[in-house]
Amino acid sequence: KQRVLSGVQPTGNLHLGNYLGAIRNWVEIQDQYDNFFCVVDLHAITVPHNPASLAADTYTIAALYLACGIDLNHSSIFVQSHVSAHSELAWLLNCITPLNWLQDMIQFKEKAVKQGENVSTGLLIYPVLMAADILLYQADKVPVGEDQKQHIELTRDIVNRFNHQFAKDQPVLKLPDPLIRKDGARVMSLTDGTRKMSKSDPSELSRINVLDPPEQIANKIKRCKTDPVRGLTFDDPERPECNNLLTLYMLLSGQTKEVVAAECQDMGWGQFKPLLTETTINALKPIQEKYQAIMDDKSYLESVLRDGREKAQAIANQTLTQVKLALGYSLPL
Ligand code: AQP
Repeated sequence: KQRVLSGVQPTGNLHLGNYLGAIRNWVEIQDQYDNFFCVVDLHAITVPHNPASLAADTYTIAALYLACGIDLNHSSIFVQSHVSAHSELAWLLNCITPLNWLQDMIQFKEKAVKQGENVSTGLLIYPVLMAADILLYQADKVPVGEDQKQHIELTRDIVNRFNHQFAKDQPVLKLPDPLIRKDGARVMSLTDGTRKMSKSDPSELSRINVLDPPEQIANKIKRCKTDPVRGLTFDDPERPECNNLLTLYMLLSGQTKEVVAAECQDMGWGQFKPLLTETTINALKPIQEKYQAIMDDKSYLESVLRDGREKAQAIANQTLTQVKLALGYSLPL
């Protein structure tokens, strides 16, 4: 079986963008692949973070993976910082990655602007750590949202450079392909249909979190940005909010685009918003219930992460050894 690797940062809550753009796809494809899903906690400190909540947030994301339907018969779940090979390979790859490749990354530019002088070196080299995450497992496919496409391209550039310079006869690193679904690849903010839904948006009203209680979901949808036009349509560039909300309804209700387009073509917002609210609450309810049950038995989650770490470590250490040998290192005796 081909291998899949992906992850989410434990920075705050999981929102509908993370769920529909990434995790739901992991669940849908998992039986076709040998999957590794990590909670990428080393990435979480590239921007200012709260040490008091990092461990708890890490457990929350791991529990949500299970609650969303990750099946341990096909997939392993582990915490990135528990497998030290991630940091080690990232260092080795940093040393062969040209600085200007990283300076060109859109996410770096966007986040660096927000942080001004406090921007950390970690934020700049984050995509190399992400490359290490993927390459350690010799992953064939990386299911992500649209915003990560450029980082996977960088990973491919690093593979080509490494293999060309240090492993010409027998490639050591495997070229991964992004797996980006058309629908849900870019879920937009509820308060601005031209920006992606994001954990770092200061406004809570801009995103629906997977663990939001029903009243909060209702309130966020009630207050979300719309337009004064009657009749709802997909794909009108003048109406980004309309397209986003219809897409959310389509994905959360499991209906096709054609069915949703026909159902909503004559609707006004007053009719549509309660429909979207009910659909969202119903779609998230089973996930929330399963999450609660998992959190009630912490020892189960711990055993899942322990097993995941063992499996991950075995593969990661093999790749790390190959990389070190290719670079000319002596191995510990
Ligand atoms: N709005 C989105 N639409 C579709 N997919 C999305 N993803 C994130 N936002 C959207 C996908 O979720 C996965 C995990 O993301 P992450 O938490 O590791 O990274 P992120 O991009 O930092 O998440 P945020 O919420 O967007 O955080 P900030 O605010 O820090 O930028 C990835 O597969 C990502 O594509």
